[in-house]
Amino acid sequence: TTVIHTLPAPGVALEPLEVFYQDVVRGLTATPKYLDSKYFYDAAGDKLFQQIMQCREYYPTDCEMEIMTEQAAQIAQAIAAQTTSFDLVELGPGDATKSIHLLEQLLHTGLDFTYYPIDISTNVISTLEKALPEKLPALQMQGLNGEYFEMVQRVAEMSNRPKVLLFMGANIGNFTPIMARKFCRQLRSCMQPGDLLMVGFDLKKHPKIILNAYNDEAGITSAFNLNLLTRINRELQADFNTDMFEHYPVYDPMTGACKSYLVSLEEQDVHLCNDVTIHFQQHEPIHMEISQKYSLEETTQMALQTGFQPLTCFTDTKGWFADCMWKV
Ligand code: AVJ
Repeated sequence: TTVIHTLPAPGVALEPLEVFYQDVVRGLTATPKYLDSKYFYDAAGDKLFQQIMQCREYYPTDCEMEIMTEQAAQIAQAIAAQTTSFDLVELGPGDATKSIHLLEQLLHTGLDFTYYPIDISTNVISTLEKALPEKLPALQMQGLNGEYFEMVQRVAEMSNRPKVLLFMGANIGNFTPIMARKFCRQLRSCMQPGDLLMVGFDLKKHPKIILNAYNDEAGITSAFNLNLLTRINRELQADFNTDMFEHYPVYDPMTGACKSYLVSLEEQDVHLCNDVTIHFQQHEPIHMEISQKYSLEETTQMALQTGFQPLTCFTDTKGWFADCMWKV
């Protein structure tokens, strides 16, 4: 594989590998160093994230699962109160084990909808397109592989039905609050009056519970972070030694920011594509991921600040997680 190092003329589309290369070089030559957590999810990363969701310490999946299994009827009612014929667009569906309960309930309620799962991972979409029709034969679905906004626009071009957008799993936590607001405004700009958005937020809670969720004893979250270095080695011909980096998560209860770093254990050089050298000081961190936590009040503020009308939040019995329904 050859990688283009110079920027192409404006308007010329970049290959995904070129974009990956440029993002990695930008992040690793910045001060402080960072990598974009959206790149965690290659085939190995998808598997590791599945394992994280099985970890005893990782509570968000169970909390949101409880909301989906126990309150699917109420969620379906909240949607039906707005529209009975719509496009259901899910951003980052994962294996859809949570949303399948809502899909089932929506079918059961007799609503007329097509399900459009959107994911950047071809893996995720092809797996869903095989698995979902077997589980829900009555489901009309069309998987879309690509960037969220491009694909949301694509759905808007394909049909003029009202849209119900799902952005669950606390994926919004991977943005800083400022970027999250920007993201919501951008989503809002793709939506029409009456359209709905349901967003999953991991809520503020005891700091130890949060930190442990990103510091599991089995070391899966550590492997998940280190896997991005392995991916960079493979796809961008780099020479990271993953033994020379250590996973270090922190949670700040003041800001609600849970951040993961990989700390360089020694002073070292890492090479990319044989032409870029990245120097690490001993104990220098790479910022890998933010998982922002919110209070319920902050989710309401977020809706109001980004052009939405907050309707209801569905929370689990522990009050640890919220799926919030907003209307344009
Ligand atoms: C998929 C963004 C919800 O931040 O909790 C889990 C990803 N990272 N453990 C999260 C993740 C480390 C996860 N989200």
